[in-house]
Amino acid sequence: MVATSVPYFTGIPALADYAVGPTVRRNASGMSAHDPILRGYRRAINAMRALPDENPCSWFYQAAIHGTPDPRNLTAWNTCHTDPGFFWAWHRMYLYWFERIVRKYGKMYDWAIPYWDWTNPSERAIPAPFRTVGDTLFDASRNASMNGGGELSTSLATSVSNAMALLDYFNAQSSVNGPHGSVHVTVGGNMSSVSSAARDPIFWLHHSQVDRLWNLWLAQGGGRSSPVGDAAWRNTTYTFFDECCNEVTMKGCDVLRAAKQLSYSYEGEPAQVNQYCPLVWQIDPDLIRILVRWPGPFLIRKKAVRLKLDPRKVKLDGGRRIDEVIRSRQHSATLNISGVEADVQPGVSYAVYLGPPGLKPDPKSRYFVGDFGMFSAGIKTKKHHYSPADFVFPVDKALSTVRDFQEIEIMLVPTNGLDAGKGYKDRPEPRAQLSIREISIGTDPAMPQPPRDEQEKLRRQEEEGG
Ligand SMILES: [Cu+2]
Repeated sequence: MVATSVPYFTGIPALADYAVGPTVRRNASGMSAHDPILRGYRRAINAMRALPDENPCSWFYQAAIHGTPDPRNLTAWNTCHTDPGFFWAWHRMYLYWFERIVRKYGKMYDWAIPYWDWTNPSERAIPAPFRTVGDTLFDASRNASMNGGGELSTSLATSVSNAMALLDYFNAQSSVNGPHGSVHVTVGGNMSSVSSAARDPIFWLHHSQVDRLWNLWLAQGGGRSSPVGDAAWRNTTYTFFDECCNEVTMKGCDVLRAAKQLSYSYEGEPAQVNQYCPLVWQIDPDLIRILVRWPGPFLIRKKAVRLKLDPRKVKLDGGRRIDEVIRSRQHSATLNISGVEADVQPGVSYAVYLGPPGLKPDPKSRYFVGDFGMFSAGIKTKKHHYSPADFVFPVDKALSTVRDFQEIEIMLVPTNGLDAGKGYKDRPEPRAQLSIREISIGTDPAMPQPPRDEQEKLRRQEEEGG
């Protein structure tokens, strides 16, 4: 054990010096190499790298919280993604405490983690200061093409906009997780493995972007809600360290309102949605309904794989057929690729297509439903908290022109994650086989909303409490 005191997280005022607000997490693309934010970041990285590994504020320790092969397994090490349901929330907590440590060691009280918006067509290369040899922000382990200015595939933007269309929090989160993993794999080097990713300074900008997507997703409304009715999500606590290197704990309820609870917003984002954890209210944990399952295992060895599935064979509850349900338009449909595993990092991303037989791998076609990269879950070599990966893709658009439901084809195409041009490889060879436990089509219902009166009361209380 490193730290002895364990104060419960008490909100911003408790540690006011390094939690002044509001701060703005800016887009990294507009920053020159001399931007005060990047200078502060370099100062902090150098100071944190000079600390001993066992110091929770050290660069090494902070990265080890995400993952490390180091056998000492100190407090909070390897806690990333212990449950895929906490993907957004856990990383929000992780970034928040990291940001406060950087403020202290970078001697910049209003420092905020910039974001790398790789969905923006003009920002698909790693921001220039991060790929300048000799810069503290540089990481030589990355794929040479990415350090050379190679651009991520535009299909990632499509994947994210597909994910944004989903209404259920856990569906949207899994759907963002897919392209998020592709970015990890394509950047490569430290970034491609959960046990080293956070050593690369770009990691934090990548996850700032992923966190921003949570806000952007919520801001669309339409019934989108953080899972405040999910008791496990509300109450599971995770351990981090503050800027005094003391242990702190945090749970989902502490990270619902970025500006109000954590004092930050994103440059140019719409008004943040403020939700409050209800005191007792609960939603049905089986909210996401699966319409039809095709049990595997499906083994994906080749450069591209087509799976033909016959949905007409499957009768749903009430004797209806899958095609009738999809046509009824009462539901949005999702393709769920569940229980995905590989022995080692395959080193490629996968583009997923769904539609009538004879699909062509064109990410601009309506049958392209999204990308995924195997990053944290599903790689069997990962030592701690192993679980297979699940990916969710919205498929309404892909299915809208399917006339004959005799067969639906699903195609998985390995890609190297880069756009045609510098460093691009057509159909790269995966280094490992994927095994998929089950493929299913499900629905994407909006979660029930928490009781309005209580939300209003909680909001007033927070405002009156300062
Ligand atoms: Cu990540």
